[in-house]
Amino acid sequence: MDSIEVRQDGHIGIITLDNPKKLNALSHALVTSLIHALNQFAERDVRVVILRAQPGVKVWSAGHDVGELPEGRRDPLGWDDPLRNLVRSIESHPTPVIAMIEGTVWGGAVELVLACDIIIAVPESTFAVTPARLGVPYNVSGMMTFMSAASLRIVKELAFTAAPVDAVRAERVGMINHVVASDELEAFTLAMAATIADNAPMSIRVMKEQLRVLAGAKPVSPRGFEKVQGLRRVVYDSYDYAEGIRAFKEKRRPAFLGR
Ligand code: KFV
Repeated sequence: MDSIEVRQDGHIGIITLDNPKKLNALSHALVTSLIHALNQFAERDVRVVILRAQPGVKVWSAGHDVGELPEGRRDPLGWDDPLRNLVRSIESHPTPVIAMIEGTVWGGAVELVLACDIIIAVPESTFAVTPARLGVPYNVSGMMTFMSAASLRIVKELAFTAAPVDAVRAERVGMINHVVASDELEAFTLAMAATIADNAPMSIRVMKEQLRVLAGAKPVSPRGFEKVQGLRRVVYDSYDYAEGIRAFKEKRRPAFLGR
């Protein structure tokens, strides 16, 4: 399949990101393949999914494909954006999804990983939440993914600095489940997947759905939501947003003006 490898080992489904030339950026094509693979697993006797990259990669995923972000005057992370569709597919997938991480994880790929149910990473892996490096106003449900994964203080630090946090700290602050040496990563992850696959799938499915509903039960008034959307619009209509995207494509540092 395009940009990914898919296989099934008993009740365990394994999806491997496999587009090294584009550093597994979450392009429309890659996301479409991923969602298709998840949908196929949902129709088979798969009880747990592992989402991983090829062994030894330097970059697990470079995040949203910046070449596919609008250059301005359009919501870069609207309802139908590939990343948004992918996050929803993982959250509503009937089985647990385990993210197995080697390498660096960037921007929207950090959200993708945090949307997974369990995260296992090697100590050298890092996570950087980078919208502020590009001038992107992150969207509301995306911010919720971060808030469900870490304390407000940690989310603020990650979002405001855009600096990578390593797996050891990420585990300490509760963002990820386990840090495991790279030569044990696969065996550790498969063992956990096997434990999950031995348990009752219907029970797990309904607990996952309950936790999704409960974690998302944050009331926002129509006025509050419209206010945030209006503020986001000012950002994606701004000079800085266009500059951030342009600078990325021109491989230079952006010069932000704050307007
Ligand atoms: N989208 C599209 N192309 C990308 C990309 C991305 N996110 N990241 C890297 N590339 C391209 C890059 O332009 C280059 O293309 C190739 O992948 C290798 O990247 O045509 P080219 O020149 O071969 P390099 O040369 O930059 O690789 P390297 O020196 O090893 O650095 C790796 C890394 C990951 C540190 C660097 O590529 C990087 O900083 N990438 C951007 C990471 C990032 O900020 N991602 C967030 C994207 S925005 C996002 O996810 C969201 C939702 N948001 O709100 O901000």
